[in-house]
Amino acid sequence: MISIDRDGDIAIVTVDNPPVNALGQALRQGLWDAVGTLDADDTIRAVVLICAGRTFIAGADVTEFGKPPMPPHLPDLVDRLEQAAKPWTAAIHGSALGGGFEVAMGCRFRVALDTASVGLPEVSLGIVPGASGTVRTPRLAGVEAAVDLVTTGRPVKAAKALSLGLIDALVTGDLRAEAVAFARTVLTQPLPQPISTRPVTSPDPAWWDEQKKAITKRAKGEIAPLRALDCLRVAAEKPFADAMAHERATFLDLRASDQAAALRHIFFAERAAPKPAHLNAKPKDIRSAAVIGGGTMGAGIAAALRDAGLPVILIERDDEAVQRGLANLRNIFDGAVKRGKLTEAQAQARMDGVTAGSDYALLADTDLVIEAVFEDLSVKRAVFTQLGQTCRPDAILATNTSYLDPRLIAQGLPHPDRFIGLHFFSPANVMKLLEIVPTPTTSNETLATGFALARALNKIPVQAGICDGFIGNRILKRYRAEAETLVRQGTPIAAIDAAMRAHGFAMGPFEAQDLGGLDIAYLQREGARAAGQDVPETLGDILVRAGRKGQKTAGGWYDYAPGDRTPQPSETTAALLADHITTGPVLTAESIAARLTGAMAAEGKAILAEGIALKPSDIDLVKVHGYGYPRWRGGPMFAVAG
Ligand code: T1G
Repeated sequence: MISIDRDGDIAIVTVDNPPVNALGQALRQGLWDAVGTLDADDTIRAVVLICAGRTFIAGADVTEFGKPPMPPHLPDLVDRLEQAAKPWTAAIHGSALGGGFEVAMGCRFRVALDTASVGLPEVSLGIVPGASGTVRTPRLAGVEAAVDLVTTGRPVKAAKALSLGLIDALVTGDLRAEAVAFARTVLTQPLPQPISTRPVTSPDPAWWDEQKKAITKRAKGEIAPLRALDCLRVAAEKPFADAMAHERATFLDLRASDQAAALRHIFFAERAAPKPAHLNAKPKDIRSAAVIGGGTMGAGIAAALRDAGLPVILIERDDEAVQRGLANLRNIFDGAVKRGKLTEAQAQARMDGVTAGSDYALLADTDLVIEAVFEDLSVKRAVFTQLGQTCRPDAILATNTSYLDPRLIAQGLPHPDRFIGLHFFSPANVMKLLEIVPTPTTSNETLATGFALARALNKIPVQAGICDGFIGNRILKRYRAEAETLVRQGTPIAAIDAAMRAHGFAMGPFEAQDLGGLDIAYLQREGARAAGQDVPETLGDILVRAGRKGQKTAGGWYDYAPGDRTPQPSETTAALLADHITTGPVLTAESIAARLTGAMAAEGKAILAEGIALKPSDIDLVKVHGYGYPRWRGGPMFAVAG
């Protein structure tokens, strides 16, 4: 786990603790001992700390969090590094995160590969840095940089880290050799003060109040970012030792919190999702892709494929539709340029990798085709008839359907083993969730390819069985029905939305429907009724039939003033629904949220019982990554598991 070799009078301590050199107890002990060994070695004048494998130390070992902390404790190890008789230089590649960056701050110097990044992501795990991250960072890089790094948890790339003073030098060649050379060079100059002894200037109270307001707004109920700000203020205004004690107490308090448990649950669920135990086939190599349909979904999927570097063929009905599809795609990339996510050149390169047309013969040699046309069975089946005739027999053919039965879509398709459902969420180039829906004839190789595609697109894959709405939309339907039941029982629409926003959702169920349009679900219900299913009338039906489809018709559950998207309680809606509403008990916001998230969990339990979802954490990932369920509550199944 730790090896020490020497380059003249420079010792090189190499950490090798796969997969990410996490700072488990054994590694902490190894580093603790290495300081003693090298302090006692008179032939050594300086030390380089470097890591094997994919990254520098990526933090404390999150798997230890549920257990009592074992010595040597990380803050003590960081102090020991700082007090070492010989100056240590951290040589960073990959990501020096959390405890990894705190160890690097215990070193007298930090050098990093230009491709590396450093960060303190602890708040994304519901905690604060627990080994001086909130106390040394302000002393190293100033309070403003520290507040941004610690309260957002966002890592910074090496070049930015250099400009902030978080690292001392950028390395572009051989990290080990250049770090040794750096360690030797700095011996010729006076050493910088250890970080813990450096002064720090605290901004005025008004600045801290501004930060608190901004973080409160952004955190929407998440507690760690605010506690991190509190630690940073103490670090800026109190002596080092007092600030360390405050940070440690805060860290231990949050580590035991419900929010930290929930965020760890999601952390591990996200890492388990791409590797389900039953996946036992080698995925096919996907080198080219096509999308049928250039509407909102098709263009979004094409953009996601281009973002992953795949050449894309975009197929539409005719030339006019092709041009519209290309314009939709260009708009997505132009938006990314406006937001600074892409340069003009990158956006142009994205477009250059797209071939568009209406002739299916273009698909003769494509590895993967994703259909994203209108949500109508006959339209989809016509597309797959053409695909079956023009694509290679081994080309993977996927449907993006969100409500139709993939078995019906693929009926009659030659080589049905290569067919699968890939349900993207809009906007498809942004939302990380991908529901993977195999049919009974989908081969394991095709299923494995679906999961590999998700990884290539940097998405979270969740396998779903076939039912109405798969996992996410089925739970959404139950959530909306339960919300309507509350309305029928006299709970005001606005109170329900406010309760769900207070619970951490970006918006409540009714304002969300007004935004997306009530007619989408209405058409699904009408389609099911036309197909002979017994679908009871909903309150939403009444509104759509009265022409109230949401913001697009200036009224749905709420009214909207022209040019204003702020929902206003509607007298018209109240009148339309009056006959369906009785006066029931007044519910608190907490009880509304408990009722609605309880309904989600109840539907989740049924979904598990039917084998539609493989494990509860998959359902939590669907809700967090597809439907805005607050990540720091862990998802509906985690919330009821207690
Ligand atoms: N502890 C334990 N295991 C970890 C881990 C960690 N910190 N980070 C990753 N793993 C496992 C992960 O579960 C997976 O395991 C494998 O490594 C590859 O991960 C005191 C208290 C480093 C950017 O939050 O952001 O330090 O599934 O698929 O895509 O102040 O992992 O293969 O068995 O994500 O290359 C702060 C979390 C901890 C960093 C690499 N550190 N990790 O991404 O690989 S709190 C973090 C990441 C802390 C101190 C506090 C990423 C990565 P398996 P992966 P990747």
